[in-house]
Amino acid sequence: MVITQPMRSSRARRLLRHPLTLYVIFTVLILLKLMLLHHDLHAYNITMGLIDKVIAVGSLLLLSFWVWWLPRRGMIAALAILHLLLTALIYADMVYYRYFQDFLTVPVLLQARQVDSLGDSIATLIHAHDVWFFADLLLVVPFAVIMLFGKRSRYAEASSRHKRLHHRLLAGSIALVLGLGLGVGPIYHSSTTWAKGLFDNNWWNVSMYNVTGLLAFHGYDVYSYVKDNIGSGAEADPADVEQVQAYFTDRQKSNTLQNNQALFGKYKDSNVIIVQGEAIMNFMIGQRIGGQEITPHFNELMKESQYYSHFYHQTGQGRTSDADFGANISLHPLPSGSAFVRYADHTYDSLPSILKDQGYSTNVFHAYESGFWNRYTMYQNMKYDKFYSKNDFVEDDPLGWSLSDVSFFRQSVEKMSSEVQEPFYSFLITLSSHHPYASIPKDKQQLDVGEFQGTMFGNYLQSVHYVDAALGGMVEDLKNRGLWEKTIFMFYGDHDSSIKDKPQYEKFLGRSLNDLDMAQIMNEVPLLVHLPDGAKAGTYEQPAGQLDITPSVLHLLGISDESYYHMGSDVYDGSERMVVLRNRSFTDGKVFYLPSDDYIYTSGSCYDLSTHETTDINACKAGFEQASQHLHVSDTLITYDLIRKFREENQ
Ligand code: GP9
Ligand code: MN
Repeated sequence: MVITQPMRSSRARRLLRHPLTLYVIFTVLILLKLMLLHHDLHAYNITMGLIDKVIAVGSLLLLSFWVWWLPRRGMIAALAILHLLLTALIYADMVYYRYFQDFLTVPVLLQARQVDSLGDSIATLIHAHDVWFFADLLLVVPFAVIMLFGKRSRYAEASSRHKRLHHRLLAGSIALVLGLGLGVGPIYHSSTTWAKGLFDNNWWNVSMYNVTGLLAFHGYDVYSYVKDNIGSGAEADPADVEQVQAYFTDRQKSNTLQNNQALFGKYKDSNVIIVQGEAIMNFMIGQRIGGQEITPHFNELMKESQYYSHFYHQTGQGRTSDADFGANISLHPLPSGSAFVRYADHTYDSLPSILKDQGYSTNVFHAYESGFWNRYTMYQNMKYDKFYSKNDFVEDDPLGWSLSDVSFFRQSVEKMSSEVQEPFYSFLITLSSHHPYASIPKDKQQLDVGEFQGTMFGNYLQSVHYVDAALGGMVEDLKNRGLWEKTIFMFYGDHDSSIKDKPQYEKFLGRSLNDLDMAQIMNEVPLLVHLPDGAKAGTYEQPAGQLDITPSVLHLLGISDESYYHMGSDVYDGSERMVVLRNRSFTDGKVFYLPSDDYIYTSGSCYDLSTHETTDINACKAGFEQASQHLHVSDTLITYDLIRKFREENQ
């Protein structure tokens, strides 16, 4: 048969108007936009491989399978609207990422301040070549209009209603099943193999994106938000709320009874600098290797400072962000995930917010991507004036993940003395001693780690030695700038090194270690407090923990802690205290309870700290109940945003 020209063109037109063609065009164009976005991210170590493209197509099918179940014009309109919405979403993510190295999330959108803060920079974030991102709209929009309002196609006329309905139902179902297989399948596989735990503890949206791709990332974000904030997940049990209220009423009463006021307000209006050291543990403080001190600068500082020799990190899965949360908010980090990520929009009585109300300039310094651990969002909520992140530092001495701690300290102190008004609160988070501790270049390795050479443990000691020198340099710098005598200076470690190999510690310490020793090694980090006049120097053995930092700083500055929702102890008020760890371990300085993995109280061990041996399990019973209550009160308060609710009720 000879095909004439008009016949050929009408067949082409029919093909172009066929619902499957439209659907494929939609899928391909959005996939291309996702690839364009990925290219634009320049994300370190993250590629968009074949599987990622398969996931992207699967996610698109899941987002759009239902359009098949609409009447023909409805399908075209729905596809066009989806196309425009997805284009807007992907582009918004692209622009947001250029600034924050992060993706938009529901809490970010609800907390408009963060998007607003793009303000002046927005112009610099929109690039001329972005027009290519929208180029398809020149065809898509007119095409959709013609299809919607033009003459009905032959396809529509030719097919019977019944047959079309049948086809549409079938096509939609196929799209749904394919979407599940291509989208959910590979994500499920990753999250149960190499990315295990990702959905229990999303530490960075970019890591989540690496596994799920952009669309599924947004899907998961909406799901998490709804789960945490709407429906049964959003309301606390009234009995729990009562328990929280009773806890804080009691706490306020005991606060007013505090007996030691000697230091209360003695350092009013002093600057406060708190340095949180990455993975700095306590076991090697004051120790030597081959005669060489591991932390010579810290040891020197100890002579004119308070050193807390049983100070505990109280972190959970949120690691660095949990330490920050505990220290600056004085509530327990969550049992799963990071509060920075999960509840960045909830109300807290953060140290920077309290100090800001007192007229302090409040700044946080960390030379890494601002979106990591959702810091950018959380720090706005904590009322820091400014978050100096990676983009604010000159990368003049790269080391490990970003900048060396030496340069980080130098640049941070420089900013403190030139850009920041006094009195100030500066919170600094170091990074050079991050796992796996292999970043210190040869020419900066100053410690002979002897038999540990070439092991991760040896590299860890080397990194700590490096950070210690950086700390020494910072203190020198503060002295030279005349800031040291006007500043309360604190240094503490965020969490353990993740090196759990007992024989290494035994070799290093030269003695055998029992379970209690190991628990203390893994949970103790050093705390050093230098008061402006060097007062009260010495070693303090009573246990303390990260949650105690905020109430203690407030004591020194003469700010009453009474009306705040804090759960830490004030180490200066002379009262007895108990330190509760996230895993339900606790110590009061007399006993130390180690829970077992089955979480049954009697399966755990109760240690007598005077003998370092286990004792009758009942000796820990009352403390255990109190510790469990502490954690429950904290979790309820945070999860249900009760600080906000209590304050609203009292207005
Ligand atoms: C990165 C740093 C590391 O910003 O906080 O976090 P960690 O892996 O230790 O939680
Ligand atoms: Mn850390």
